[in-house]
Amino acid sequence: MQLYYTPRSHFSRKVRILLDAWHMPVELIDVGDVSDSAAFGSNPLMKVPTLVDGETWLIDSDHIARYLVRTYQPQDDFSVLDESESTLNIRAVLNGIMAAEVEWLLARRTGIPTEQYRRFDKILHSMRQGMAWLEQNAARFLTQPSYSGFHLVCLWDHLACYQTLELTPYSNLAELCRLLSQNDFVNKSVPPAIPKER
Ligand SMILES: N[C@@H](CCC(=O)N[C@@H](CS)C(=O)NCC(=O)O)C(=O)O
Repeated sequence: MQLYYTPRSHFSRKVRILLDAWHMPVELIDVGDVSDSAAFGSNPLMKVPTLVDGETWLIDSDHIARYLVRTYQPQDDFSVLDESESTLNIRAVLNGIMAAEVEWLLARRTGIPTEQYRRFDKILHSMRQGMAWLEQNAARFLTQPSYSGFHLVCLWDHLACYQTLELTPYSNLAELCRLLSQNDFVNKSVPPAIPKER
């Protein structure tokens, strides 16, 4: 099994945490800078993650997670297949903030002065509103390790790594992430710190 990824990709980490939790071997293939037209494991959208499992080729982190559960972990110990209204909304907000952050970061990485465009003000505003909504709804996360909790940790650690948002207003989410990060399989894929510019 191969996973095209980057070490800091929060979408890829959702899959990596599951694979590590289940002790499933995987060959990780780092595609490099995602703002370039790198090899993305044949993903026409030029995004990671992409999973290749024998003849099976799959894109989109949530689709990959569902495939892994259905194929290898039908007991679904982390509620990947949960489609309750509450979980779907949590997932949509988490994915929405993550996607907004990618847009903002890649715009800046490729030389767009984001502070000059109202579009990026809205992107940042949607991220802050999404975080506030998650904070208010933190009780909806299961207390035991779950895919939604892993998803939150992926978002949280990525925001912290890139210092995209001030995280101090979100103490309920911080506590959830602190608890989940006590698991080795969660900790193993923490995004590497960004080297300081000299
Ligand atoms: N919906 C996709 C989103 C994947 C995604 O946006 N990945 C980012 C890296 S974390 C990426 O490769 N972005 C490249 C780009 O947008 O050009 C998923 O869940 O896998």
